[in-house]
Amino acid sequence: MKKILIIGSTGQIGSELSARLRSIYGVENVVCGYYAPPFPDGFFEAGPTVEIDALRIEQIADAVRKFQIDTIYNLAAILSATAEKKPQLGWDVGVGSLLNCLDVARDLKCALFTPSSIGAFGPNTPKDNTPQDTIQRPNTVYGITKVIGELVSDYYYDHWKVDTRSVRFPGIISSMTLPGGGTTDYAVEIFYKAVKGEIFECPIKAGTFMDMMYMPDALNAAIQLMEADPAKLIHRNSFNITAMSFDPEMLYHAIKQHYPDFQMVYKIDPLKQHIADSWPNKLDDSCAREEWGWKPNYDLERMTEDMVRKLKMKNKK
Ligand code: AKB
Repeated sequence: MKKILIIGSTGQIGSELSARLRSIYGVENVVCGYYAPPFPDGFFEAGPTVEIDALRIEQIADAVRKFQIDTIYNLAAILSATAEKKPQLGWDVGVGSLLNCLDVARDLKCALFTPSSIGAFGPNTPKDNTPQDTIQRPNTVYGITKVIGELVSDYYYDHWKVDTRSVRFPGIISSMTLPGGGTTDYAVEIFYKAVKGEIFECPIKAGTFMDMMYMPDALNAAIQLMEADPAKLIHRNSFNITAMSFDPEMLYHAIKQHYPDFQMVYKIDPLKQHIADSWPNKLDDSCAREEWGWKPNYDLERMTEDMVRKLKMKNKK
């Protein structure tokens, strides 16, 4: 049975990934690394936890030794818009924490999952059906750290056979923990406004298409890739994956099927718009499909229905 350490387990992905991994591998075999509050309800009671600042390599190494970890999910992240505002923090967390995880993974023989992003592409990348292997010249701090992450992870695999694997996540939509500081966050925030009956001010222009994915598919992707037969992996860092591509109008109309009176107005955030304009409209994820069987379950309609149902329940509590 795997022994897993999640770094950044209280964030948007980490909070749901930890529960999913525990349901598969057993509570005792999944250790939740945390850095700072807020902690989800019951966080410390749900299973083993350990305080980890991903910028301190000895804390990662100590946790790996103490819990006899063989697989690390490094989810420590500063998302795209925040990294533009706080570039030093963006570099430190984006590159520093990954280098620490790579060194620990090499020295203590762990497999390592690291998320890359659609942010690893830039304005010169083909926008439609963006190929797996293509131009990657991002013009954001976040994007540059993602490209460095992909290259350096492949380097550790090539030179030291560290089992590094990664996906380029699109915007992730989820009902449990809010993202923060991302360009795609609007696609989560809009649901909270709709369910509360409030007007949504959309920071991204109509006609701006980006890849998106519902959280259950994002969790499947990470776990399925880490379980994939290494002999079948031609690529490693990092795989294009997507589940849907929409612009704000399409999402608004999907939500209006559930809330006909819902209103959205545009209040463009120039920074987020600039970042979104540099990202692809829709990725080609055929390599992930061929090499490890990637296949999403949620399209725009199914995701919207489930988000509305879950947030309605959350609102009632
Ligand atoms: C962001 O918007 O920064 C992230 C991402 C797509 O990587 N959600």
